[in-house]
Amino acid sequence: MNKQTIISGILLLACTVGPIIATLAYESHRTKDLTADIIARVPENGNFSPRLVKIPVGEKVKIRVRNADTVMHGFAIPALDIDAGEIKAGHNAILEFTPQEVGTYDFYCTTWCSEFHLQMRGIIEVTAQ
Ligand SMILES: [Cu+2]
Repeated sequence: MNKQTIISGILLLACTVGPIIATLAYESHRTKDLTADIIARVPENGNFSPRLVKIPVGEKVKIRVRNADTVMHGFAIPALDIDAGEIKAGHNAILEFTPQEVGTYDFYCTTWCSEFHLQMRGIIEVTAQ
């Protein structure tokens, strides 16, 4: 094996494995310290899971909403003025905020996703520490 072949092999390996490692490292960093992880599916296939999320008042929270479906979903907590917008199939959204008041807040899917779309909802319960 000559030097040129070895260098080509190393470059090929770096170009194929490098982006995979970089993607995994980025995703690992992005999802570090999650307060809650919500999976979104159409209601007939599981709905939001979990549908009740408890978070502490006055602390910064980080919630990931993962669209594990084949259709677009959305995510909003209107009373807290939070809207992730549309989340494409297979994608996710990270929401970071600090809830200021104890209470119970509804969250919804904001994108028409199935005939049962209006059932696609859950509750964020902000609790005293
Ligand atoms: Cu929906």
